[in-house]
Amino acid sequence: MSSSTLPLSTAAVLSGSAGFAAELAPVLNPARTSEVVGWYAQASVEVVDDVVRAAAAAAPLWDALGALERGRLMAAAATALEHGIDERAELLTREQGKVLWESRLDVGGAPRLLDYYAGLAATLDTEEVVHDERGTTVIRRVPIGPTVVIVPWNYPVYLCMMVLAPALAAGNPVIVKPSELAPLALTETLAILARHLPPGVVNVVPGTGPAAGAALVGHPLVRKVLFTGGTQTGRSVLRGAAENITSVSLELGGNDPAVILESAVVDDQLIREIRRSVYTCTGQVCFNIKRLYVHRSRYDEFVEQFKSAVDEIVVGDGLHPESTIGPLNNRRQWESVTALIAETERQGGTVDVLGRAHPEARWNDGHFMLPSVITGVGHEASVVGCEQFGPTVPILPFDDEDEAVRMANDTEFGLAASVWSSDIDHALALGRRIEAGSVFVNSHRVGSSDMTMPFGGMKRSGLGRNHGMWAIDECSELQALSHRLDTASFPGPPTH
Ligand code: TXE
Repeated sequence: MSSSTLPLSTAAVLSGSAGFAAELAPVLNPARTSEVVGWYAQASVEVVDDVVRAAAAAAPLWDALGALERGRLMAAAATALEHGIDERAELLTREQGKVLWESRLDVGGAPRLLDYYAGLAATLDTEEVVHDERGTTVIRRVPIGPTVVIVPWNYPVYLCMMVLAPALAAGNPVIVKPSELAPLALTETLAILARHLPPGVVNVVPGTGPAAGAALVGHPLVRKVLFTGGTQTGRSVLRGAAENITSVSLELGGNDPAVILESAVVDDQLIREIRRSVYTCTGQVCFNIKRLYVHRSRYDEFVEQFKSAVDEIVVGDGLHPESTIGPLNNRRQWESVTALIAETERQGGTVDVLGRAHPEARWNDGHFMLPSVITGVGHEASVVGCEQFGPTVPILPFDDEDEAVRMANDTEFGLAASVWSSDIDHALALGRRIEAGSVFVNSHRVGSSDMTMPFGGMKRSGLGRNHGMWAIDECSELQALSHRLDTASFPGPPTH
């Protein structure tokens, strides 16, 4: 199957329907926009209805298999997904733009996450049974029902699997709506997964957000929506789910602060770690560092070392092994970061444009942007207050830690944050004062959070928590099944 026909045919196959006619839209390579990498079908409301009904029909069987058997099937799919990672990673780089090692991390997350939740599934069949003098109560975890997964374009495979694998383990059929900006590698991944599970358990609905996405969210048979994307879209999803009282979990944007304390050792390791956290995926990760607060006593040395490390960055096609970062994913993102940088300059900030272009990068045919470092701005600057989602970062000095905590918390977001110091106890104590779902000490990268830690946002960064049993809870219902011999302890109306 060629990637150019995959989204259409996969949607038809996975939904169990005979196929459907739909308009095709191209997926363009962000490093050379004249190249069409593949096509995705724009599913209509009728197709959405067809697929949701197929998922709802599969729900009782998937539940009845039991968690142990579900885990066994998921583990087999994980083994199959170990093959072909390099090919799917290359496809992901061509549609998403990021460098190959990041695409491998993204695509390689699928088998790892499926395997992890397959293992966790083995523990899910047990029920809590309470016998006491009043009778018996069984507390059961039951699947919530057909679950829609709406996926963004930055880490499409990993972010989809992070919520899809626990939804499957908990006994729910899933319907995935990939991002129209990077649907291909994810759809290939889901096609392999679907082949290992009963028909109708894993479904794909390609299409745009306002059409296919909104129709899925508002469908009356959908019981859960797991959404990852922008805060504004998250609001639409909540509104769309309200009509049917559909449960929603949201992983939204972040404006993650990193606070570098006076006690931090500003060495090569710290500088490289922070550089990685800012510029990974060309700055387009929800929990990348988005603002840096550095104690005034360390400010000059930090800025100097950081700028010289950023100057080593090579921007090019993600397929070129020498590229450190790729282009931005899409034109709208490029325009929004470009406008933000221009506004920063108008507001009096200094923007140092660093790094260099890869000699083979087709600069005018891609969404390329050199990395930059911003100094000379106050806390009120636009670039400090928003999620820039691009290869630039403001660095601000602070004089005392209360001021740093106040600035770190002065945001509508609350996804992640980090504190950097050689005094770990002190950094941990300061971390307690930061309003974020995850606070890391001396690290802040993809991998700083793992399955043993809840992951999710406070404030407008999201609703609900991911990872481990927290993720299973997000897509399960609890039922109390009770037979009590004596309910008289709860007084009723007086009888005469
Ligand atoms: O995401 P959208 P966009 C942030 C980042 C970025 C901004 C916008 O700041 O600049 O969001 O990015 C689907 N009903 N993040 O516009 O629109 C859409 O098709 C249902 C943070 O690309 O939120 C896609 O599948 N679904 C983030 C998904 O929502 C709808 C990752 C995300 O798209 C819909 C990406 C609707 N009405 C961007 N409209 C993170 N948390 O990692 C769109 N969609």
